[in-house]
Amino acid sequence: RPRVLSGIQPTAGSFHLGNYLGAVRQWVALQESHDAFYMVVDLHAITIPQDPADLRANTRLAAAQLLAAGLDPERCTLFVQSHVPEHAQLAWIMNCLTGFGEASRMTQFKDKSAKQGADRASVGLFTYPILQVADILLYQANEVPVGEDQRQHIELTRDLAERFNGRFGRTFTVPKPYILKETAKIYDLQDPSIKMSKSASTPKGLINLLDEPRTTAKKVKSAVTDTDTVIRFDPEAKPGVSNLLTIYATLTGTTVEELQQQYAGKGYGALKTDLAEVMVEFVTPFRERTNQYLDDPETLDSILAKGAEKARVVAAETLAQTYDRVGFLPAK
Ligand code: AQP
Repeated sequence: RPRVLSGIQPTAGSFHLGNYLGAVRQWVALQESHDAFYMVVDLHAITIPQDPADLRANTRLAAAQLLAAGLDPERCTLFVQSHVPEHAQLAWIMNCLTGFGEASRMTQFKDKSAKQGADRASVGLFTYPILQVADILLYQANEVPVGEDQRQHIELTRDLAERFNGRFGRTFTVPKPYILKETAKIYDLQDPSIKMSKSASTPKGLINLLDEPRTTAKKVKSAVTDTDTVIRFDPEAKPGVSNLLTIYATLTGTTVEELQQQYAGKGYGALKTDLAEVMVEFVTPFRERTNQYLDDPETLDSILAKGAEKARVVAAETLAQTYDRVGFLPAK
């Protein structure tokens, strides 16, 4: 079976709809066909300041949400990044292989550091993509299911894998991004010109999966559309409506074309009311399942411990081979 690897940050508490539709939904599907490794990336989270107690709680919360979304520890390997020390170890080697200019071109760093003030951003935030390279290469992943915003980081991973292989002999699988066109970028409900995101979206533009279902319904009903009245998928001319159609089609397993027919002659109000109901039907059981996992932290921690044990077998093998190729003297 081909292998996939992906990760999600434990920073915000609740996942948002962009995280789910852009990434986590694919993770659930891929565990059936692939040897799947998924992790909560707490090492990435500390690239911006975190309160220790919150970080611990959010790490469990992220794992609980992944299980609630449908990850099955019998079908995939689910773990916490810091439980597998090889990530940081391989990241160092990858840091030494990356050019400063090359790292400087990463647009996510530019965006995130601009928000914090360039001088205040940590060196960890700067090298974030290189840790991501190590995450992926450690598992010899063939594909990496992510949203569009991560494409540049997967390109960097490919470049570094090829560079290492070229210099030291074939060691790493060169991975491909796995990005579904339809849901690659879910947009902010209030400003459909920007992606839905924890840091850039306003509360009304961001659907948190653990919000009160009533709040979610309200946000959908007040989504920004346009002054036209026709329900048509046209991301250029009608970004707000198109975003709602994408969300609706994906959550219900229909197509945008079918929805266009279904809503021919109807107004935006009808579309929003129905989508609000679809959202409520989705988030209500999701919240319940998440809370069930959180109510039993022992079970949750033991799932994560088993996951880390499985992950380490693969990670340790890759790291040992990498150390050898680089020329580190074996420890006696
Ligand atoms: N709007 C989105 N549409 C599609 N996919 C998205 N992803 C994030 N936003 C969208 C994908 O979610 C996965 C996890 O991303 P992350 O760990 O970077 O999560 P995050 O930092 O919580 O996501 P944000 O909101 O994008 O954070 P900020 O505001 O910090 O930039 C990834 O696969 C990502 O592509």
